[in-house]
Amino acid sequence: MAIQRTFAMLKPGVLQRRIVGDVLARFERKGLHIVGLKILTIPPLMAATHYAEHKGKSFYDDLISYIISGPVVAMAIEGDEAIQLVRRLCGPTAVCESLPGTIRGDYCLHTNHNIIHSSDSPESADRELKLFFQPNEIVSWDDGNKAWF
Ligand code: 3AN
Repeated sequence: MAIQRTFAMLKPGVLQRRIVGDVLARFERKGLHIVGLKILTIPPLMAATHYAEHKGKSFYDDLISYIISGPVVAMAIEGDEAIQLVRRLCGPTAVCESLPGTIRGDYCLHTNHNIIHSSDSPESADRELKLFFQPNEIVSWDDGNKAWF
């Protein structure tokens, strides 16, 4: 298995709902390493860069105005196969397909407010981590517990 780094982001409203800790706990309990963590309000240009692939889609304008509407929590997460694993913990994009037990399955009612983003490939993880974090804001660490996971 390959150690990967991925990007995840709790969208606006998660801080207000006081469920940041609940969501982070799911990644921690799985054994993943949170190696970067910060709160920011995304400037419009940065939002357009992040969601460039969706430009022109019916939900694009709403997506941009939502993502800049309040603070987000950006995360860099490290672990074996972290990209796919974090996606699976989040659940599918469409909330009616997100099973209970996944983050979206447990906390979301509407797809356009599906509370969390995570990178879908090594290329997007690399691009998104660089967009949201300076190199010195990511800290790898080892707790010596690897054998127990
Ligand atoms: P994911 O976040 O699961 O990778 P993407 O990248 O296809 O999904 O979509 C980015 C975001 O755009 C989603 N998280 C969701 O907020 C919004 N979105 C995607 N598809 C739809 C849709 N059909 N209707 C409304 N919003 C959507």
